Amino acid sequence: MINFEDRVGPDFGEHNPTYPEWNFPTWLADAKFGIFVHWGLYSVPAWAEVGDSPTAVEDAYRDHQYAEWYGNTVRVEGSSAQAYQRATFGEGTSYEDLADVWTAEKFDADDCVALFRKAGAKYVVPTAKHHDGFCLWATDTTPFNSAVRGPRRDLMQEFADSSRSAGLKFGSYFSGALDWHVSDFRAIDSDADIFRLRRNDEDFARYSHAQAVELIERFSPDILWNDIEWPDGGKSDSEFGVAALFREYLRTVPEGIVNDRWGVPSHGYLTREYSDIGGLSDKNWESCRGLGKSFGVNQQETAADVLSVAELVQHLVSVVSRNGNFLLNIGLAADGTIPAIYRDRLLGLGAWLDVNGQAIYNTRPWTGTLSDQQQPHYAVTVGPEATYLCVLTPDAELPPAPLDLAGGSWLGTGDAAVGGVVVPAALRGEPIAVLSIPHRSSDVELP
Ligand code: FUL
Repeated sequence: MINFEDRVGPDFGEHNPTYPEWNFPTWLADAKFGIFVHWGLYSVPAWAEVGDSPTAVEDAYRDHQYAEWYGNTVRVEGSSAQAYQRATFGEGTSYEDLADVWTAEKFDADDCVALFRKAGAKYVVPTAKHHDGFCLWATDTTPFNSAVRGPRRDLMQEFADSSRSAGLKFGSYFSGALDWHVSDFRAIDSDADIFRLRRNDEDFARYSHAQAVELIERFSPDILWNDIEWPDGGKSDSEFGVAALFREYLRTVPEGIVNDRWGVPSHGYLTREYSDIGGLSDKNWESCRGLGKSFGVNQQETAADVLSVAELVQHLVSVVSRNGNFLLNIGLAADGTIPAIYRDRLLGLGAWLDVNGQAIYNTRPWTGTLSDQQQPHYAVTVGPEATYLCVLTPDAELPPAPLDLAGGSWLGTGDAAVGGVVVPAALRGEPIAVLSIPHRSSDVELP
């Protein structure tokens, strides 16, 4: 897995522009849970190998299990994606030809966003442009976009409007330094190639800059989520450089925030993709992953490859209790619908949050320590009015709690906490049971 945090790009001794200080916005610290949407030409084949491991194996580009990488995988000689492409779309049909096959005919942004909201999400981050270079908004920079080809709709505009009218924040994912459409293409088949084969010239930096400025001006994204860094040709203090872009962004969206994947020494917050940050992080971070093993929808995945509702809840609680947010990816089908299995998981997570959401939203991490014995069973969060003891294993025999439980009651049943941690029968079998312990006036540690 690439560690974006440690990469700052070349030549910083020579020209290191001044970057703004980022303030992690309170709305995002409170929101905790967002939906990432990967959707594009790759949703037409919706095809990738499914590996055993939940994360992409380093350098496994021939069998890349991210379906959104299909545009690269088909170019790896002898890959099974290449054979699939020929068999399905015919000899001579290129990946980019899929721009005229993709129609998104059933897409209704309001319906999609309503489901995300029901799942408990507070923000939505769709892919404005992934590595294939196909833009999902009516950009003036290239005709390779969804308003001119395929769906003939400004999909980002639709997502932005629906998200905001549903009261959700809206961010945009943008593949800053990897754009196969405007690159002399050679298939990437190692992690090192991602950085070696991408374009870094100034013209490309201007192109990325112009596209990102359009996104800022048209959609005022609450989060500017960049990927695979910024072209090195735009890391100097030029008018099309990252620093200038950040200034432009903050002028337009004063509360705006960026992630850590710009390849410059300026991070709004840290990201982890199918990987963990370790213990409690003093920096804000965001865990992203698909429900299955891919971000783009993959028709080869089965229910066994997709997280269960219980696993989703456990991941959310684990991340939130360690100062993180969870950006759960949903890959849309080519027609714009949400696959039934994803829908089921989203509704299950939403049902758990309906009862237990106060242990998640608006909380801050608890700074106490759990013993080795307590660790597998408990996570703790601190809300404005109560501390929440999340019991990760409601069915197990539980060790003594790390907190004084006086005055506590169980969310969902209202049962008072009596004599140690005894999960009410009605909550056994739940993914996680939560005991709410109101702050006493002597408690001062409020978020
Ligand atoms: C990665 C990309 O290469 C994946 O396709 C996906 O977009 C993920 C969120 O970021 O670096």
